[in-house]
Amino acid sequence: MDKILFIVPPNIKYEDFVNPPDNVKMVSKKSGNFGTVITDMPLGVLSLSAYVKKFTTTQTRLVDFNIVLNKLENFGFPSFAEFFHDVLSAPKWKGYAPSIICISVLFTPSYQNMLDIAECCRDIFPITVIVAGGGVPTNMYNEIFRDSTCFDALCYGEGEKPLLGLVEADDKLQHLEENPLWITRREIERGQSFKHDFIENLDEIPFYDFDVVEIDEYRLNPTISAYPSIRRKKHNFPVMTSRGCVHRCCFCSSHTVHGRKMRYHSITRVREDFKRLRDQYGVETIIFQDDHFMANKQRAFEIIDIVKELQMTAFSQIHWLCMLLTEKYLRL
Ligand code: B12
Repeated sequence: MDKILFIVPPNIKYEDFVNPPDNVKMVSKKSGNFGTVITDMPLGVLSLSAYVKKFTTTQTRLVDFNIVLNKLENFGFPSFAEFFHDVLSAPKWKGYAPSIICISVLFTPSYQNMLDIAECCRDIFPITVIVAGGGVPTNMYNEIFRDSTCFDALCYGEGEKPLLGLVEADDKLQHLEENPLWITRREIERGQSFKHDFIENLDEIPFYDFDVVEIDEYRLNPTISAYPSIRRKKHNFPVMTSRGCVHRCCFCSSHTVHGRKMRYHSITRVREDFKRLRDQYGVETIIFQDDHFMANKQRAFEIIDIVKELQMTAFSQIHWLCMLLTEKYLRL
């Protein structure tokens, strides 16, 4: 049975954390002022974990360094590399002895952190398969293999099917070399091209695996305080009811991971998930993270009706139009 350790690097550079410039929000700790870390739930990890567990008996755990940093009352490490080493060499993680380490990297400021975490993991877990995925590895694989020798492979785009393939493979390193959903140094040298393997019907992904996160720790999310209309700030959960976006905005890299075609969860499934979030996790506010929630307006209105029917409220951090519409229809 495989044991996966997911790792989310800090979404902030070390310099900006210890010495926040004027344009970076600050938090106060006992040992001084530090840059704010954003502690949003890593939906990609929750989805990957749910998907591999649907088909296999894999165990999964998570270290989200944003949460670890946010909780610390003091921070005195001379570099993030030393901080990562300190956390990951704890008996808890050595004892877990992961067979696969999955680093999830969405934000470019995490680039150096991702490299440092991989190096640290290679040192602590020398025979573990180390892979990374998310927007940064999908787009920067040449740079990553230039700057590090610690990754066995990088995932190209959405990771549910590639990760399941890796878990099911007997010879994992050979599987990584032979599969176009995974990027390896040798494949790049051979000039091989890589491809996406999207899940067309998102309902194939089970209810996200919230067991892998300490939910209360995410309730401290400093971002949410920026949204004055959310009254009970600790009772919100992010959701993604669709993937993909048809637009070609020059500033957005989302399509490189999720593609330009819209894919959806069914309305029935959205209702089931929201109800479960409300009943099982006490969620009152749904935060839509969809890239293009309004792609199908009829569907969007049906979803807003579900939110209303379940006596919940909703919000979007992503799309201003969605936000306005949601506020208009729900009278937030
Ligand atoms: C939700 C979201 C946020 C949330 C936080 C998300 C989080 N968990 O931390 C909030 C609203 C706070 C946010 C803020 C910002 N965001 Co944002 N955000 C998104 C958004 C819309 C969705 C991310 C998500 O949850 N996706 C859903 C899950 C299911 O997909 P996923 O995480 O990509 O995971 C899948 C794959 O990537 C892959 N995968 C991921 N990890 C791994 C690991 C392994 C091992 C494997 C095999 C596979 C794998 O498999 C997963 C499942 O399919 C993305 C766009 C997008 N659609 O991805 C932008 C995006 C990530 N954000 C972006 C940006 C620019 C920002 C901001 C800088 C905006 C701003 N100016 O303030 C801030 C910075 C936040 C920070 N951390 O400092 C950019 C990142 C660009 C970049 N190169 O850095 C994106 C790509 C959008 C864009 N415009 O291009 N964001």
